[in-house]
Amino acid sequence: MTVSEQPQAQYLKDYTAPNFSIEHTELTFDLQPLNTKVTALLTLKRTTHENSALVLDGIDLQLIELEVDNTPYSNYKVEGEHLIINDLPHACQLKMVTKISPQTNTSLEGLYLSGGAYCTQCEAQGFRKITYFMDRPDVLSTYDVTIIADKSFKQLLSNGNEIDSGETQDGRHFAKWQDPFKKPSYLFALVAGDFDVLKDTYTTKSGREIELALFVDKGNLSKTPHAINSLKKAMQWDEERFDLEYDLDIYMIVAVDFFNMGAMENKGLNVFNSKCVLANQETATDKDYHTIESIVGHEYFHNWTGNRVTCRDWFQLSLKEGLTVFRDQEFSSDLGSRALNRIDAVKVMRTHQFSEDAGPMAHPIRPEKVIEMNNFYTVTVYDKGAEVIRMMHTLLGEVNFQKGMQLYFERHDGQAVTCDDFVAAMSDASAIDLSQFKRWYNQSGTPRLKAIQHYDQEKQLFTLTVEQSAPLNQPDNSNLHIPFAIELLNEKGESTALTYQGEQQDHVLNVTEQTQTFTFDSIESRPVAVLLEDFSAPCILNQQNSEHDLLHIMRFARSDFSRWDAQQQLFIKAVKEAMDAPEQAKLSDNVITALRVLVEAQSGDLALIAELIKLPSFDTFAAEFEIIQVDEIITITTRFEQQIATQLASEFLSCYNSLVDDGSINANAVAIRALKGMCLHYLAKTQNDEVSSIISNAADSSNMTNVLAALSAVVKASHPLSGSLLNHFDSQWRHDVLVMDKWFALQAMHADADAIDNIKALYEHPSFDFSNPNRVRALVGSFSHFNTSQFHREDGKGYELLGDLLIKLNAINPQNASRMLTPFMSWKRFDETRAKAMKAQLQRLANLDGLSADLYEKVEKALN
Ligand code: B3K
Ligand code: ZN
Repeated sequence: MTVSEQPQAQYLKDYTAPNFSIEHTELTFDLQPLNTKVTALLTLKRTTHENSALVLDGIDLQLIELEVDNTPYSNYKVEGEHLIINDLPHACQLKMVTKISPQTNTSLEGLYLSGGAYCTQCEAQGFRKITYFMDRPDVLSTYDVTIIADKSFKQLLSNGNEIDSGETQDGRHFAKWQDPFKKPSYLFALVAGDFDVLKDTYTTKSGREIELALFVDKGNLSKTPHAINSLKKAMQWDEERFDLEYDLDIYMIVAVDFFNMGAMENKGLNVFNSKCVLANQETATDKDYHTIESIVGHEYFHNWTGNRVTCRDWFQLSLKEGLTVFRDQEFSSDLGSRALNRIDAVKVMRTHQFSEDAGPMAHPIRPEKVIEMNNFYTVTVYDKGAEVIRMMHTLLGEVNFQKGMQLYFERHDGQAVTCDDFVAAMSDASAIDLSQFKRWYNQSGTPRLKAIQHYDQEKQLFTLTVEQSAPLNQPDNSNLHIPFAIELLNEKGESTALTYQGEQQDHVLNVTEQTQTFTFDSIESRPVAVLLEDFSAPCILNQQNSEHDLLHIMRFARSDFSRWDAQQQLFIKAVKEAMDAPEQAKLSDNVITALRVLVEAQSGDLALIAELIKLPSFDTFAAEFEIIQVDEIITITTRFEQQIATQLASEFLSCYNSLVDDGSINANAVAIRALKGMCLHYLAKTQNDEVSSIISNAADSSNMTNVLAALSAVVKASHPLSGSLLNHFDSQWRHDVLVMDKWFALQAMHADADAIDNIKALYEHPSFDFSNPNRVRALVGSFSHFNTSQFHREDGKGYELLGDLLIKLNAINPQNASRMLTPFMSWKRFDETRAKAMKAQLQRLANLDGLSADLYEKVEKALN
């Protein structure tokens, strides 16, 4: 690639307002697989006085006709990905006819065919693959859309309300849709297909009846009730917690098989990856049920945070995504277990986000420089973005936070705005100064905190000194405003009142300086401090707790999250201490006893117990080391798991046998299945006839959570039953690709030496398809993320498998390729042999002809 051909970066600092507005947009689609005609009629108005050219974006379009005010117009040129039109009047109607080819569009961006149905994906910049447009989020327009297609496409859908439909003269049919709300092009959607539909209604709190419709592939109606119930719960929750009501008269969700992400919040017409919609007890796990509810909620919540108020430019993506993730997390927490939702969120932060933030793709939640926008739908923008919103919630409290939200909507409804506008609304509504806090939007990297405790028995004083250090390469004076929540436990495990000189102290400390000391008096004995309670800020906390203190926190902290966190620290401490002699690694009697107590108790929150007895993931341990010691971590954790399995075998057995799963999806049954699943996980490591028969029974269950618990237990334990159980599953589920994804993921987990050949053979399996992102992620994504020993083989064969795949995907679907590349981004953190082998794969990509912008941006950053 020569320098001039290299994809160019865009900078936040270069933002300028648009020179035209598009007051209204009329689109007509004449759908044909290879030759779809798109007619666009734009009502334009200049927004500045100068006679500047109108520059429209367009990719892979064939321009057929161009008229201004009903007259052919030739004062334009097509330059690369732009259509430049000169000397337009102050106000005019621009008509353009273009042709596109949905069938050959494998990028799954723009208009494409998914299993026979037409559908669109426009965020971030896919609309330009449909027609020439000012494809930027600050150009808001109303839309009228006419869709013409063969009658075999029974449903013709777009945003808003259907205002007309009928037959065309040539025996096809049409539908016309009107969206009264102004929206940016990224929220446009069109779907045409022959679906089964589940219809329902929802009455809003002001008494309006909303029509709900869920469109799925023929034969899938039995898998739709959970998604529609989730939608109704989300609608009600948003009214209750945020006082936000739905605005259109109809809300549609379409499930498609070929989709790059989970789902898309297009106004009034969400398009979903079918795996985030379809579920029944036989085909979906409890985790799938939870994910579906959360994603249905997430897309629904975007209607206000994203659609009614949208982003000025794509650098502000976290404005809608961080906020909407915060909202969906709160939704899940209000409806289910707050502690488990917090645990899930923090796992994502500590493993994926911290590692992104420490690697070559590190960026602030509001990035300043972007080559390919699709590369910035990241755990940083989404999940760290949500943590930043959560910290504001902690600092302001629920009441003030809600006032801030109200003010934000009052000021900005119908506008495209920035993260600064959001923070200003929060600050103005609460009268809390957030100027230092705003640095969270500009800094990348994970801040580190050090906590030094001191107890003075004589004076009964406890002091806590907190030091913050900015992540590398940050500007000077970059101290952050960090809400640091604490709890002090006495010897009996009771929470101690926080007072100083007779005054009650807040349990959330405002850390704003580099070093700050907080003092508490009337503390009768040395307290055990629970620090960064509930993960009150997305930081790495360095604390050298003793095993005694961690066990104390695990037993007594008021925050279930912090109990879990202490248990994680116990395991991490044990792994670190075993690093010098991995072959002798052994958990202490105290830790084993604590685990035994948990398994024996079988009371309280069983789902939490399941989390407490689970060893952290490889990634969690890896995050603790500058250079990741792959072999040592695997050896030590394998020994720990075997030790737990052996020493607590009878406890796991009796726990498994005494818990009765009634097969329902209520929280209690879900918790029981979670704990039984963990029991099976350990039991499978102690091979005997009783265990084998338990496993066979579970694998034969009509509940997918139980089936998968059994299969994953045998695969991870290399249990002799795994071959036959997997074969049985394949023959039972070959007709259902979504279920087969679970099978592909299990196949990818085999830690045997022939794992790579096995995966290559599975590329030929009738259910596998390189152009379907779900299949690729199930098989190769699971391999590269979870099959640690085989992916990180010293001979580099695991890396080569991924490298080969990326070369193939680069040509089919660059967005998916770019996401699959992630494991290579941290190559520098591995030992020399592995780092070299990973780097070689990155170099192979760098030298590839036709490397997509998506891969180019990441490969280039990784290598330099
Ligand atoms: N907004 C979409 C993501 C679009 C990704 C584009 N590459 C889904 C969501 O976050 O709700
Ligand atoms: Zn979102």
